[in-house]
Amino acid sequence: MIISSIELREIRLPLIHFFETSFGRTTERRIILAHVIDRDGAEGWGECTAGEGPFYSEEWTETAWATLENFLAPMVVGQEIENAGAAYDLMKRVRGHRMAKAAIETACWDLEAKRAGIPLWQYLGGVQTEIPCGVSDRELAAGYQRIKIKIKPGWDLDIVKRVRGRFGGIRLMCDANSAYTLSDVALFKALDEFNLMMIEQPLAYTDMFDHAELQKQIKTPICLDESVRTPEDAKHAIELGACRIINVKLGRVGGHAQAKRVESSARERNIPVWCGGMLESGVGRAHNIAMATLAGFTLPGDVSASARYWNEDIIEPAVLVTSQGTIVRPDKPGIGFEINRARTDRLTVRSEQIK
Ligand code: OSB
Ligand code: MG
Repeated sequence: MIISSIELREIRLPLIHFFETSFGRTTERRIILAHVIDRDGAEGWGECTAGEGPFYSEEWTETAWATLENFLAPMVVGQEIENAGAAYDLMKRVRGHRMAKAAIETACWDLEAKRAGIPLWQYLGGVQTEIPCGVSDRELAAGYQRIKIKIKPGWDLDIVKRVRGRFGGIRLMCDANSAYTLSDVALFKALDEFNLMMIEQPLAYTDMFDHAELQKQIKTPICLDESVRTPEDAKHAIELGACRIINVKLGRVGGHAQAKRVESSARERNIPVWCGGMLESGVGRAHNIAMATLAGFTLPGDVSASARYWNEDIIEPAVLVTSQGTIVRPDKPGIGFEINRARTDRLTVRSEQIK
């Protein structure tokens, strides 16, 4: 295929409820969408999951926009590419900026699956009909299959104790977003008592070595998020014993082709994976759903209903969660949801076309 133009848009989307992690609070998302069109007029949509500041990773909305506009989009437009995954290789000269790359790469997958006339999940090789979902805090009543508590120093053991005390049987986990060091091992040993499914990214965002040391000392499985940026990282983390579970995020690893490599390398080594969330609009959410149908995604992910985040999503229909806490994969071609163009236009604060 040959991509003849890439349209970049930034939309602003206010969250229904602010979202808080150990590195800060988000009230309104600044989301970049990539809209790719090929020579025959086929289209695809992708989302950049970079946050509003360089706190989860180095990337944020402004760096992603500048890198997409000046480097990544021009590298892809007009080039003959064999398949969507190859779009990533065209952008290889740019180091890092994987979330920006994923916006284009995932859009190419949507386009390619639409051209083939089949749903993206199928095009990716997905096998699961329904995806188990989890959420951060509240929401058990809605049927979600597990609850994630965001922890940080001063908001950890006590809150876990209280939640566990009140909801004895639920599947519970916590995510520290790198708020601790190995000197906090006593805390993690204390958390071992509360039958957590896992502790996500307790230590430094680039570390694997200390995580391996911590994993030796505690029973609760460690799940890596920030530290796994590439399929090679996933392999190294597993071989080192730095984690027993991996959170896969499309943006963090650079798109579907890389995510598939992480998934298969984890599956070969019997390491379960799950789909992480980055407060995505419907476009990113739809891509997450497709990815999470791959066989290795056996644990409930952070993919949940549009209505948990947005008053009105930019896709139709909105993503719904069943009373069993699952999302049913869509059956339409590509990402399987329509973009609400009028609403997206209204939310757009800037756009740029690269031809
Ligand atoms: O670390 O998983 C994370 C949201 C933004 C940035 C980083 C993370 C998150 C989440 C989302 O944890 C969880 C959810 O949507 O419920
Ligand atoms: Mg996380």
